[in-house]
Order: sequence, then structure tokens, then C-alpha cells
Amino acid sequence: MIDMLVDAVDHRGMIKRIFCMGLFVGGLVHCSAGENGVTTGPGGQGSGAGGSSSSGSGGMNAGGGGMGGEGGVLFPSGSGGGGGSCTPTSAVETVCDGKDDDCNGRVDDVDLGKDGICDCLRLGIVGSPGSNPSSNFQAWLTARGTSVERTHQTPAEVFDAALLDKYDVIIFDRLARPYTAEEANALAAWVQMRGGFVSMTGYTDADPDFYVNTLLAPFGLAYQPGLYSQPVTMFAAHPVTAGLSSVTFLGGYLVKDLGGSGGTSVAIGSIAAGPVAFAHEQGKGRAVVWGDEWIEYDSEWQSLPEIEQLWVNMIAWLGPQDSCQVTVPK
Ligand SMILES: [Ca+2]
Ligand SMILES: [Ca+2]
Ligand SMILES: [Ca+2]
Repeated sequence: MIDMLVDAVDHRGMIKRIFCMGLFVGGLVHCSAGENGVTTGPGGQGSGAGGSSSSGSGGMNAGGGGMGGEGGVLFPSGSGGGGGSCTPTSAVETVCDGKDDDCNGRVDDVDLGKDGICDCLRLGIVGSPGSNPSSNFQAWLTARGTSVERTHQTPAEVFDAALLDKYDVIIFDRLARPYTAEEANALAAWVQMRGGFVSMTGYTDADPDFYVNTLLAPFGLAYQPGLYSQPVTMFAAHPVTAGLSSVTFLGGYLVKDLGGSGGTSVAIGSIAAGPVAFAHEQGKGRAVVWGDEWIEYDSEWQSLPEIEQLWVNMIAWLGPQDSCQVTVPK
């Protein structure tokens, strides 16, 4: 908790100094009541710290900090940890620089196309594309403003912290080899810090389909042998499944929660035989394990808008929680 004094305007328009206790990490500031029981804190008059995102008296704040209440509890917009000292440098966020340019409480929330995918996101695809055409998938990601790089299409490439640090979100596609426990631990450490990944499989109904299990080991999740083909229609309520009713699943695998990861795994999508999708949280990072690869194929993009919704949902959920958080369109 941090105590501070702020200027506020009373019902007669007089500026007075009131006492506030702030929990800045959570964006919460509590101000003691003024003489008429109504107080405003930083941002409450559109002229305090937080500035451009404020909206009128009464503690309602238009920024990312949420809604303020009546009677002295305010949720200022925050400022990337600056405790209300944010100075806007632009009316809208346009620069990927680790700073909250527009002081709305979100660092690098750049999304010029308003497509729900942050333009500052650095996305890596590890492995080769599946056997069906999927060029639309990569083109779609690039068109949404993210940087997209495909890597590890050959077995010799090094998988370590230096590679992982180049990306915010990684998509595991058709892998060229199994990975070592050391490499899997590097992935787990990256997730712990802030990384997010989605894994796919189901390419050939052969051993290479299970290479990715070597990387999933620290997360306690594993693809199970036995191919299934039926649309995924059972979804748990989760940010990744919002708006979904049926998603293509052709020659994919069940996913099993083996436990023991130190994180939390939740089944978010199932077919009649069992779960085929899990959402995992560990430290400051997240993962989605999806039992099939058809969600990357052009044929599905062209015919099923829910596939696009799934990807927007996944990337938004997997992206770093301390920056690049943009609004997902419904
Ligand atoms: Ca911002
Ligand atoms: Ca910025
Ligand atoms: Ca975008």
C-alpha cells in the first residue's frame, strides 16, 4: 500500500487536498471522503494523473483500469507501474516501445486494424507446415500486424532461451525431431516468465506426431495415440472458447492431463471420446494444447469463421499479460 495526497475538487469547485491510500500494482486507489462525502482522486476530474483517459467526476474512468465506484473508491487508469505519473505522448497507442503512449493503463496495446491481435506481438512458428495448404494462415497472421517467423524446420536447429526470447507467442507446428528434457525445461522457464504457446499435431498418424509430447512434459499434458475425426462441439467456458460452437477436428488426438506440472490445466474442448484441448497456466505464462492441426489449413479458413475466432481468442489469451493487451472483437 502507498499513501499519498492528491488534489481534488469539492462540490463548490474548490480544490482541496485529500488523503488517498493506493495499491498501484492493482490499479486501486482509495481516497478518504471529503466533507460532503463525495471525493475524486487522480483522474477523476480529467486533469489528474492518468489525464487523457479520464472522464468526468464521480470516479468513472475510461481507461483500462476498470470502473470506479461512488463515494471515494477510484480505479485510476494506471500507467504501466508509474503510479499515476504517466504523461501521454500520443492520443492513441502506435509505438511498440515498452511504454504506455496514451496512458490508458496498457503498454503497447497497438492494434491499428482493430482485429484483436496486437500489432506489437512477436510470433514464432516452430516446425514445418502440415501437408495441406496453409499459406492463408501465415498471411492472415502477418496481415493482422504481428511479426511472424517460421523456424526449426530442420532437426539441427538449436532450441534454447535465446531463441525463445525472440518471441511473445510460439505456435508448435509439425516438428522435425523430438526435443530433449533440457529444451523442454527452457520452454517451461520461458512460459514461467511470460511466454505463451499453442501446440498442434495429428499430421501423419505416425511417431513424429508425438514429438511435441517431449516439449509438453513439463506442463503435465500429452497427446494420446488413437485418431479421432469429429467436430469439437463441447466447449468449457473460457476466453479461448468464447463464441465457438463447432471447430473442425480431422485425424486428431485426445489430450491427457498427467498432472504434476506445478501449473493448472483445464480441459476446454472435448469430443465424445474425451478432451482434445487444454488450457494451461504456469507462472506468468500460458499454453493451449490442441489435438489437431486442421485449424491451420486454408480449406477451414475459407469455410469456417469460427476457426479465425479461435485463433484470435488463443493469441489474445496467450499473449503477454503485462503488455500488448488489445480488445478482442466479438
Ligand atoms: Ca496504451
Ligand atoms: Ca507504446
Ligand atoms: Ca492487429
